[in-house]
Amino acid sequence: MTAPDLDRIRPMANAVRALSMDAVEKAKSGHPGMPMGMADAAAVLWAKHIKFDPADPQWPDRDRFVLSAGHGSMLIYSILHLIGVEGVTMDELKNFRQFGSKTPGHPEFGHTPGVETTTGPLGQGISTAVGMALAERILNAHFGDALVDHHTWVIASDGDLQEGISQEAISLAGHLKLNRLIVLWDDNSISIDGSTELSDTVDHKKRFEAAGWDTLSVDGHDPAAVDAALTRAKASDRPVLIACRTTIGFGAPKKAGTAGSHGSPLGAEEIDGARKALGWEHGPFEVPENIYADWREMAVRSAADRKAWNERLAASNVRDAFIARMAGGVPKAAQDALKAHIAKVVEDKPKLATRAASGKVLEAIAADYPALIGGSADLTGSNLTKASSQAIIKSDDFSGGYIHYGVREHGMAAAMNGMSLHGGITPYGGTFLIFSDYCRPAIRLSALMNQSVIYVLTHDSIGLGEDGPTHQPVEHLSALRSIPGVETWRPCDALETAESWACALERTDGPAILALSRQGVPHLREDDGSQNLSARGAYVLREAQGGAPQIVLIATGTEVELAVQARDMLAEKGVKARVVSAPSPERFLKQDDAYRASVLPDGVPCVAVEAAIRWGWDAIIGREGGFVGMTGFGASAPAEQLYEHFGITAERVVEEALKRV
Ligand SMILES: Cc1ncc(C[n+]2csc(CCOP(=O)(O)OP(=O)(O)O)c2C)c(N)n1
Ligand SMILES: [Mg+2]
Repeated sequence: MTAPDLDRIRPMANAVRALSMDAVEKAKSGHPGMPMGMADAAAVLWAKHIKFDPADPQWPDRDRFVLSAGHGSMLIYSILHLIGVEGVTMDELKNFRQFGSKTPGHPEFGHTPGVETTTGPLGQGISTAVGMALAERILNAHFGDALVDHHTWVIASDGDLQEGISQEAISLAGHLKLNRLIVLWDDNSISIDGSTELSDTVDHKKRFEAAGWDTLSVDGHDPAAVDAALTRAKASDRPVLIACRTTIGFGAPKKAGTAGSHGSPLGAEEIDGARKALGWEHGPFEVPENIYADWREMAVRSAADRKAWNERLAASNVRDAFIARMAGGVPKAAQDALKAHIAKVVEDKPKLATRAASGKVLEAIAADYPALIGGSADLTGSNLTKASSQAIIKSDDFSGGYIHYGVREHGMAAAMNGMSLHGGITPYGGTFLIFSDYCRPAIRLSALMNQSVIYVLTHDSIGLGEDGPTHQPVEHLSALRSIPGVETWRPCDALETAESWACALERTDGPAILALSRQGVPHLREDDGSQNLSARGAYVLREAQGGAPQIVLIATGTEVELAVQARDMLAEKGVKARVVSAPSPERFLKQDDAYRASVLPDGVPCVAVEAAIRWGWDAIIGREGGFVGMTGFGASAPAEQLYEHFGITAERVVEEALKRV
């Protein structure tokens, strides 16, 4: 960096500091310390290194920037404003944290242009960024350097590095040698309770090195040193951690260097003092034109990059494929392959575990679906997530379609969010349903960010048998269904499994959870499969024999078979029972009243059957409805014995039905 450049950085950084202090003060809440501490490093990063054209925040080959320490949101909002991203106006900064503003308390994807992912839950940002950096390498392998060649930059705090998920993420990134990933650690030794010495003695640089990263240390307030480190980091053949030694709340006369500047307004006196100390002579929310101009130079640099990229795209022989890929959607060939697969299932009527049926769906479509990137957290042979056409993604070859995530469920889920956010990839990943707990914070973010990430969660009930209660989910379906925007799919046979996959792949606004069985199920559907009956969440699988139903038996997954048996037993007793299969109760609850009433007629009592707890079912069956399922933890025994022991049987369904007719 030249001397004149250096002279410009400090005032650019001070603009971020002043805006952050002022916005937090006006909002009467927020976190000024982190933006004030990292302003210098961020100014160097944006002024000299990041490839981002404010005129097109969606440009596919832009660098991705993740503010993992989402509490420091005023850092990113100030920068997006200063570089001139449309919509991030001074008024929005003045409306920091107010309802409907583009400047919510923590950065939210889809809310503010230029915010690449939602952050705030510490550890998620850095782990999501691993997925972005991985997506970049995968798409680079598919489309080449001319179209895909960008970095993923992260600012992470002490808290981000203390969170357990960071270990999963950094070890995965190190293993895959994701050298386009560069993390700037806000190494300020302060967190909310005070000094990090209160709780942490880890040598984080050594921890990253052990995971295969390069590490550097700089004074985060020395622009020349930061610039040199960023330049070195870009040349590395591994992911890079740059420990930026900083002072939290830099400039605040009394609160700098203390937890007091972390998460509350500085107060008028402290702000006055900081203005003096920083030599910032402008009023609240005032930024002189020359400083705007300095920030926008970066935009000019990237605009030239984008123009050159557009020319390369126009001349590229993979132009159409690239555009289609970034637009998303299920390729026509994969749609056709899925249709052909469904026709075969209807003909063969296989008795299969739904996890095996899912494996067959993947086998049918993966070769025609290059955007589909699968994986498992070390349970590939159990989740049946790998198609034979999928090569393994490795540090020296990213052209494959399958990732061995290792035993890192949380890291896998966050990485899938990152791949999905990056674009050009439809990620799915497997583990046992029980371990959805280990990914839950990332699943919640998939939903909050409307990302169509697919979770393939097998061994979905006590039906897994001998592994026992540690491995038998009972509350997990309820818990997942309670996350707004999540759709669970618990198919009853191979046809419903294929339909559930179709629904998951076609969904563009949120995640899908496929809850799949270890044990076999018979083919239950009697139709020709030409219509996706699962798509409305629940449907009439067997009409009541001989007239209007007196009772509706509604079931999911492996328990649909029991409902079908119970219907026949009831018919022998002269009771007319309808069977409804409900692969996705959430999807069903979103249907219009008329459809719902056509499936569950008003005034007809219901009995639900699901080898899980009742929570949530009352919304469908009412308080008066019967429920055959679990009320506590399972046990270790063969599956058939457990179903008997816990009373999840056709006889019990009949009993519950007879109580209500
Ligand atoms: C998972 C999670 N736990 C707790 C919090 C609440 N929280 C916000 S910031 C923070 C720690 C602050 O320390 P650090 O990460 O070093 O940030 P700094 O104060 O240096 O800006 C905590 C515990 C959170 N946002 N996410
Ligand atoms: Mg800190």
